[in-house]
Amino acid sequence: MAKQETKKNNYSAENINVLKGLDAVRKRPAMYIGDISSRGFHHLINEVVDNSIDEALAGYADKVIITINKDESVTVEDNGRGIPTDIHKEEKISALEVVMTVLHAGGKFDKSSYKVSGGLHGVGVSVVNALSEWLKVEVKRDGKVYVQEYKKGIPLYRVKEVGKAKQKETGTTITFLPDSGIFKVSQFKFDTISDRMRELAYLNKNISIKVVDKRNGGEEETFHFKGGIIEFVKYINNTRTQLHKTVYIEGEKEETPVEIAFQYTDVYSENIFSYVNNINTHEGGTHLVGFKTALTRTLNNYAYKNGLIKEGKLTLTGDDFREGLTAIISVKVPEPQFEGQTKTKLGNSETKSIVETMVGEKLSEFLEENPSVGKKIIEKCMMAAEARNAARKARELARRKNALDNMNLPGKLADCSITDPEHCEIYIVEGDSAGGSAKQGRDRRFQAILPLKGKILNVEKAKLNKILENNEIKAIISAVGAGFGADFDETKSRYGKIILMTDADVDGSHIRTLLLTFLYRHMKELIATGKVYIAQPPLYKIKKGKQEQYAFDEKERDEIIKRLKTNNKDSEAEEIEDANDETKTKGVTISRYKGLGEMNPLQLWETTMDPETRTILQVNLESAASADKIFETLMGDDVEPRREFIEKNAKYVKNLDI
Ligand code: 0RA
Repeated sequence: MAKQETKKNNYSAENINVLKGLDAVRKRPAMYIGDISSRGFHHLINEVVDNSIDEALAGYADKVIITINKDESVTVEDNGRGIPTDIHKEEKISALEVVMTVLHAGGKFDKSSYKVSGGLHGVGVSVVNALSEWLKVEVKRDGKVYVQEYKKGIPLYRVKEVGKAKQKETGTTITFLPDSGIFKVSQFKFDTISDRMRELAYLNKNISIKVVDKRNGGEEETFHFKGGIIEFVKYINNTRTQLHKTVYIEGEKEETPVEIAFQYTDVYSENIFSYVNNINTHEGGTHLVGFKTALTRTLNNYAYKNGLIKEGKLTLTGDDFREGLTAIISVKVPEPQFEGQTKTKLGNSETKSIVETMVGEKLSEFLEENPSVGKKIIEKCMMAAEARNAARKARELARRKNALDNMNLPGKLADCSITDPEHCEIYIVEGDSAGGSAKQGRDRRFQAILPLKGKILNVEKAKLNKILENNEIKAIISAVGAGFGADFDETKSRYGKIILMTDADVDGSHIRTLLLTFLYRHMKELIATGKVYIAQPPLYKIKKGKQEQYAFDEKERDEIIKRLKTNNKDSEAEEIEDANDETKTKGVTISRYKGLGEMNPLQLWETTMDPETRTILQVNLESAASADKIFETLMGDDVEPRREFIEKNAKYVKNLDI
């Protein structure tokens, strides 16, 4: 015991490397976890959970529980082997302490199986420890319970034995409170966590993941999908008409497990989600290329061999074979190389042929055994080819009329004078009247305005040729000037920011969803490269005498009211319960903006368009699967899922409307 005390006191001298490591992480947290906003904050949980998932993939754990505690700390508990606690040979301290305090120590304990998860950053629990105000780890192993606690990554004492565990009971429990001096946010979002855990549970069918929220009310959800990615496809397609039973392909080649599930529906879009080591590869990569190549070739061969396509009549392209396709591709790659703008594109060249060969073999087999499914798929693809031909004709016609030519900008566009896209932005505005205010209020040097009339077409439900006939869509395509769909070239965009500005009411949020759906489906790279934004007009104007102030939410409104009222010495303190369209109390007028059109050009500029003072929300592909889900749920034919969604999310509708 005495010895331990000395060690504790000399900690800094003896562990200079550990301190240097922790210091590096705390000085530049973004280098280790991406950023210090909500994303990086939630990433701390993923980092810990990934270790539990690794235990599960190695066959030692099947249960993970994530608890958000009342004090905003989080507990991650698994029933794996437990982090080893024996004395580490080199460092001469408990292996547990090494794992928790030395950067990248996880890898030093080479587990028999390769590390497949590890998150996008894959930095290990020591980084979470370094970025936590405090952390406590508890390990059950060899019939004993061990603990160690830390402050900002520094151990408070050596690993100690605190009790007995049942002989067969093993596992690791980590509780941490993120350091508020490092992160910009301090509250975990249940939905952000459960969305990721649902995804992980779909991707890893043997694991049950429970998320518990101990804060107000208490909410919990358990995810365990015995059908794995087959159920994932079902979940995505539950609002669509499914044309056949889901096709499932599984196998392993060159230490690379591959799992694919897909199903065609009656929609016109393609929905392929690819994963490498449980990470959503938004930008695709070699695994995706391998899948697409094999799908096109196998289906084409099958169709010809069985006389489903008459020679010379109609040629089917890769796009035709993917219309209406929902697919999950999940591969585990031992040493993944991530490339691309957001490092979510798999670069390993060997993976292409691994996936391609496997899909080629197993899909051919499946089709031979399930000819009715084969027939359904080919019929759907032939319809796609016919529609594509019709669309091509419509496009040629339109081109002849110069409608889509970017030399011929839409008449309603008020363009900006600067031409360097990096400094230009376009506001896509709901309605002519708001469009008028925006045109007058803007800085015409770098701000272009495109007013839209009414609602644009729902591209989820329309064929390509119909989409291209829609005037509002044509105006957007030619204003952006970077093409459309498969021909879309984000680098040709005439603007660096595409800002959607719609009213803060139900119609406005519907129009915004339609616009986002269109951009997501046909100009996806704009979203992927962070060029799409949502304008934030104020919701309230509070006026007293000559003073006018704007509020962007209820909290701000009430603060302003309070401030204005305390300035007025005659007024009694009175709480405003709810300010409806226009309320007048004690000389303070509160009006709720219903539409952008109610603001004059100067107000619109000051509150919503001036880059110096405005707030705009960047749209991202964070979870393309759930974005897609929301679009489909809100826009699809089925009323029931939409009603369910709205009911479940009623309390978030405010956020949705932002
Ligand atoms: C290093 C080596 C082994 C397991 C782990 C780390 C491990 C880490 C975490 C983090 C959360 N849960 C975890 N579970 C396990 C291998 C252990 C062995 O060989 O017995």
